[in-house]
Amino acid sequence: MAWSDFDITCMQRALDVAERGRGNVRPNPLVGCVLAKDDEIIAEGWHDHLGGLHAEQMAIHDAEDNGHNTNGSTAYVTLEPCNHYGRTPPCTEALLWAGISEVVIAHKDPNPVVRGNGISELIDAGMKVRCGLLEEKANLQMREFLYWCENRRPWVTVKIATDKNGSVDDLSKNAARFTSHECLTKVHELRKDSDAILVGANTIVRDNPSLTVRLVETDNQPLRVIIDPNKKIEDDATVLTDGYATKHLTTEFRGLESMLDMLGDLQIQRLLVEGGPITINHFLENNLVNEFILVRSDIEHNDPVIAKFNLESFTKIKETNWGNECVTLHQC
Ligand code: AOF
Ligand code: ZN
Repeated sequence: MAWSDFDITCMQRALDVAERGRGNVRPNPLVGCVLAKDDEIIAEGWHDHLGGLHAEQMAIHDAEDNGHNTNGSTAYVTLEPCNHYGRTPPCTEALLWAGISEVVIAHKDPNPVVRGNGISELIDAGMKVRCGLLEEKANLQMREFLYWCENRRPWVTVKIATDKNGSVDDLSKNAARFTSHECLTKVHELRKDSDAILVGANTIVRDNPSLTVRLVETDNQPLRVIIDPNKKIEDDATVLTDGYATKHLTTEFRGLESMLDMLGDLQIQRLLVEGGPITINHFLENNLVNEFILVRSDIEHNDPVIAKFNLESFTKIKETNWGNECVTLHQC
């Protein structure tokens, strides 16, 4: 398929505006839409929050609000338009009513209720449809949604912070916070983009963390998941008393795989595993980690606890900085 520079510009814009829904649309994917006419972008829309308009419908409203006639325009959508009545009416109908003459799609929708039906409905109605523009970028943007549609389990991201030498804790306890404020903000962004955050009981006993999103704005807090088969955590632990949702897995815990199936059934698409090292290594030993984020500070612990993580089956795909910390991203 030959794409013009203008086609690419429009789809890139659709991908960019889709980002505005990040953290607020799960279990739906991020979706963006741009309407263009006579080589000019006339409107844009995105799926902003769960229950809100779908991207196509927001773009059509945007055109109307700005006095543009959508008749004969081209819609660039990052996901195949839906043709089902869900939380909103079908986008295929909205596009037809708006008199759109061509739809360009980045990625097909694997949702069993859509899966090609949106495209065939548009074609049957006489619309010109082209697929696959910037498909890889759309795939990356919707990664956890696509993974969950295929596997009915969450995409598992591990995040671990260490000192300069790979120590995960300072037993002397008089060490200053070993992550910078900018780094903590990044961690909260990562939490915001996760549907659930998991730690082992030892982390709760030792740190009594709240595991909430606080440094960035959010509409909803991720579910906290605590693995505690030996019932080690106290009844007054923050995660059990602060009013936000927690799954405290005690005697019902039957292993990581069935837990991931259970979380998948709860529509958890991205699970962030935040520690500690024993829990993380259980995930690694069972090949259940999709992505590993290593945050390395340049300070040194006084009384270090060195932890080893076997990342042999992972490839380092990115190196960056979060504030003072050096961050490497490894994928399976
Ligand atoms: C689109 N445009 O912007 C989005 C789509 O129950 P609903 O109404 O929230 O529909 C959710 C499903 O619709 C979701 O799982 C995915 O298949 C599709 N999402 N489709 O045409 C959009 N967000
Ligand atoms: Zn839709």
